Amino acid sequence: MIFARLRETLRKTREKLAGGLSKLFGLKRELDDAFLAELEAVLFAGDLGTTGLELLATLRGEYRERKLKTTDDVRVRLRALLRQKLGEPSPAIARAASGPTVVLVVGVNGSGKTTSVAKLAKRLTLEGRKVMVAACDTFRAAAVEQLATWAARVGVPIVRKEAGADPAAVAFDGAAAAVAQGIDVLIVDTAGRLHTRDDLMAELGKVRRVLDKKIPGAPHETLLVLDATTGQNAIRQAEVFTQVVPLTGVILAKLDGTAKGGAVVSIRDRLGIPVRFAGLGEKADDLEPFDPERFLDALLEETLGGEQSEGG
Ligand SMILES: Nc1nc2c(ncn2[C@@H]2O[C@H](COP(=O)(O)OP(=O)(O)OP(=O)(O)O)[C@@H](O)[C@H]2O)c(=O)[nH]1
Ligand SMILES: [Mg+2]
Repeated sequence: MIFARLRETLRKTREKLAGGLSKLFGLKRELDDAFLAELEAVLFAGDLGTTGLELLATLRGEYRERKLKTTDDVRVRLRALLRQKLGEPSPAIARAASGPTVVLVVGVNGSGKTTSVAKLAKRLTLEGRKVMVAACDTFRAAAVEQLATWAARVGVPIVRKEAGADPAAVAFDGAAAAVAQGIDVLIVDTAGRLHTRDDLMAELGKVRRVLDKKIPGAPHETLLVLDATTGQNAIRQAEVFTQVVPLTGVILAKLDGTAKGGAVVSIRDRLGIPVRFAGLGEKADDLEPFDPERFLDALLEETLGGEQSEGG
């Protein structure tokens, strides 16, 4: 990941969160309750949600136990706590033991699913894997066309049917074609526009069963696409999806251009699902594997100290 670019795409979040923190930590002084209250407000404004409250509870406890005495102690401790909340760097996309690996992409409408499918297709192609996409969002003709346009642009084959077709039938055709053509990774786009949770559960359940029937063990990855600009609302969406389908990771789209990037911390913390990729723009190249250390460095820089990565 190009560090300077990550920094730039996180500019709005940086201004809000890092800006607030550097103002606070700029004046080194003895720690008191007022300082911790101000810190809480900054984290809240940075969209850390209840995770921010939890962090403050920890810091307040350690202040009372006299483990933290100065604002500088808090600075160092806060970075370590944030790092802990973000978890380990995300693993690469799974590989099936044999046959095609299937990646199912889910999420609410407009979250960035189709764009993320295209970005992932490009990334895996560049890694030398043979990729195919399946247009299982059959609700609108435009959705199929959108994926077809992306597939042509990034140079991967697409399996599609007419609008209104059964999404599971497209999934079946996709899995069959992937096996027949020796495809390494089949990426399945799905619809976000379902009326109720029951509809969603039924549709995704059927797609999953069909995939597994044709390719045992599929889908090997189920990635939830969340729109970072919705901040804490993204977490509520994610909670619904975790009840509908077992998720293996999150793609956090639209991290560029939002001041709500702090939500990343609470997504990992509240859902226990790793953020695997970050969407940093509208182009096919704008997807990066999520690296907690680099994310914190890019977001907070000197504000919170800690090991600085080399530019890359
Ligand atoms: N800035 C920015 N825009 C993005 C990113 N990812 C997606 N978008 C934009 O978000 C809009 C919706 O993206 P789609 O990929 O169509 O979202 P979707 O989830 O497939 O939408 P539906 O199929 O309608 O449910 C498009 O205008 C995309 O260009 C991102 O990482 N950054
Ligand atoms: Mg779509």
